[in-house]
Amino acid sequence: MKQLTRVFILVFVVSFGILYLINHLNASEGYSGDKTVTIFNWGDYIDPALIKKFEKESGYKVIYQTFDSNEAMMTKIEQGGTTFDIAVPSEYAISKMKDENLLIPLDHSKLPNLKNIDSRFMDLPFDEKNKYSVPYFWGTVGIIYNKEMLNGKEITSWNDLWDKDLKNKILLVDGAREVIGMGLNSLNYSLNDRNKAHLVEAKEKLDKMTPNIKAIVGDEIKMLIANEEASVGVVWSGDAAEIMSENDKLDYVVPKEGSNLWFDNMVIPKTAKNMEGAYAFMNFMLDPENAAINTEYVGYSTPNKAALKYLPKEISSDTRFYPNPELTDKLEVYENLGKKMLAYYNELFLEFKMHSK
Ligand code: SPD
Repeated sequence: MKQLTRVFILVFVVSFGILYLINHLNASEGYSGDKTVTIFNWGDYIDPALIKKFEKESGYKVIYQTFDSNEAMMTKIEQGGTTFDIAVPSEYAISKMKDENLLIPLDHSKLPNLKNIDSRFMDLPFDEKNKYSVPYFWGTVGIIYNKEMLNGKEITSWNDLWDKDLKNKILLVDGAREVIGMGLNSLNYSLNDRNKAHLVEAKEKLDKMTPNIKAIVGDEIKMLIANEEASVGVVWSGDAAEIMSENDKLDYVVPKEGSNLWFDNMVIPKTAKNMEGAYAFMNFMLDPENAAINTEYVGYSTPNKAALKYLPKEISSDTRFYPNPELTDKLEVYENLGKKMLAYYNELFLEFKMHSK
């Protein structure tokens, strides 16, 4: 009997020791959910100095991964096997993720800096009362163009992009909703059109633009336009703002037929392992000075009203990137069109991409 007790004690002590060792090793290598915050954000969408600042102030180590489309981000989270504590989807993706039960409701008492957000960006239809998300950046979709390379020709309409003089001069952002949306808008259809005949008509019209398309690209679009390798780009507003600050030959326009108004918000996915770390990061990014640092670095428009006073006037008063509600009210926000319809937009976009190669 004594022998058996000894064996039991030995097994208990050894197992406890192994467990302690595993835990300790994980923590020191930064794998413990308690010590790390894993962030999944768009590429080129944060000032790296802020990550360092957050790590220093909070004691957490940040693991940072990027994506280049809402679709890629959602697929990764839907598939499982990830441990993201924070993700930054756009509005229609937030609505879809919420429907698929992929998001954790937020405890606003842990986000005192939420008070800094302009009420204009709170409580929007895709996430009423901000139950699941808090604003990060916002903007429009529009056309950036090099006035000098176009010999003074002005661009005001989506339909200008079919002009024969623009042969091989246009870059498009690599986004299904943006590109199909451009076709829809040029025909005066809604960006949330669910009518398949309209969608096919838009795709066929886009096919006719292919001689003008130089490439469909991701974040490289900024470098290509800045280096004058293309004279026109269909871009998210913040990308235009970033390069225009260094090149006054460039201008940005939201076409007269209308365009997209979008919102990228921070969420805590169901995959989160470190809720306290996620709240700490969100609250840190909602701090006005941090939001201003990020805005200056990234170029996108901040929804943080209290941050505006820390920004140079030429940024905060540029109505191309801080359009007033009279303009934004006329723009359309993407809706969650449902799994099947979103897949149809993607299918048409892929066909268009093949066609334009
Ligand atoms: N550098 C990429 C920035 C991402 C901007 N998000 C745009 C969301 C459009 N729905």
